Amino acid sequence: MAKIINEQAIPSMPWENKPENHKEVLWRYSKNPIFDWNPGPKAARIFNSAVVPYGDGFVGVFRADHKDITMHLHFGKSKDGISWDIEDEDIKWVDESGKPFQPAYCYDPRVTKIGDYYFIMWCTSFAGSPTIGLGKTRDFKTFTRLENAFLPHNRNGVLFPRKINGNYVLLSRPSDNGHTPFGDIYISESPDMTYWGKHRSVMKAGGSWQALKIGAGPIPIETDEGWLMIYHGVVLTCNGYVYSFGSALLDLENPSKVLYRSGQYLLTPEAPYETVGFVPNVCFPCAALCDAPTGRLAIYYGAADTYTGICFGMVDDIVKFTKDTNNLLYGDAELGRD
Ligand code: BMA
Repeated sequence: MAKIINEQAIPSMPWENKPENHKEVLWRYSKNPIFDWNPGPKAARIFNSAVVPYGDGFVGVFRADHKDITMHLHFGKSKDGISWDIEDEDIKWVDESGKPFQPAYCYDPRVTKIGDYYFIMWCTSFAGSPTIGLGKTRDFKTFTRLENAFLPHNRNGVLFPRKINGNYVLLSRPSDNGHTPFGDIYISESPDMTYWGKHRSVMKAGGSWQALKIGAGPIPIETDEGWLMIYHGVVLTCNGYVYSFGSALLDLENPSKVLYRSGQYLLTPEAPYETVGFVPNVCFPCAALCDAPTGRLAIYYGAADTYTGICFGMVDDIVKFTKDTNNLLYGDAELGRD
């Protein structure tokens, strides 16, 4: 079995056993979606959101698109990770001196715990254009916004759960201002979470389900086979974009080197709540809970930019799938420096 490193036991995380005769690596929660249309007085749709264990339950930073079609982050808590109490109002950010520091828009959050802090990354408005917003909290009461990691345009910032070779490490997907028709995964380092550099290319879009663009999803999971990175991949069809997700294993000490990359998707829009909604045909993962002793994984994903779904799998099976369907593209296995 792939050994999971530095992850905690989460015996109370959402879980259902694999249905009998189910042939795929992942299986959907039988009561998906966990949020339907109009889940709050302001929120029309909650999707593409981050969940972490906290206290004796779970907390989340949720992407809530409001009824005027603007993008916001709301805080929520839950005992079981399925039934959520989500605040009606946006998370209120302050800067490091305690003054209000609210982004004009924010979406697709991820949350990484390092030490006592929970670091939050999201796609933020910076002078009107998208880039990687960063913030931190210890208690999910005070949310301190830090300097934006990069210049526009960038999205899908995902922070590793520990320093590597002495630095914080952040995945991102440089892009453009719109519904980006391209995009590869890059990685950057920082000694202090303010100054980012030593940029490297990780993976290029290409190959069938991930031909148009790719972006990192949940926080990578450290295993003795490499960092397990779940990521979304997009293909352009005659009916528009289709967002699926797959997996890759990155080198533990040099994560810009891809060891294996899934040539097939793990999950693609099939269920009605994935194929029909505000933006049809989108499965977009932003968080995963991993119970290290058992290897159980619960992946939270946005469905059709409308709903939130959960799917389950075993880390070991995903590692095996990644290797069995491996399809590295040119440059993936390199350090990505040139
Ligand atoms: C991407 C992001 C996601 C969204 C997806 C499909 O560019 O904006 O938030 O889920 O498009 O609309």
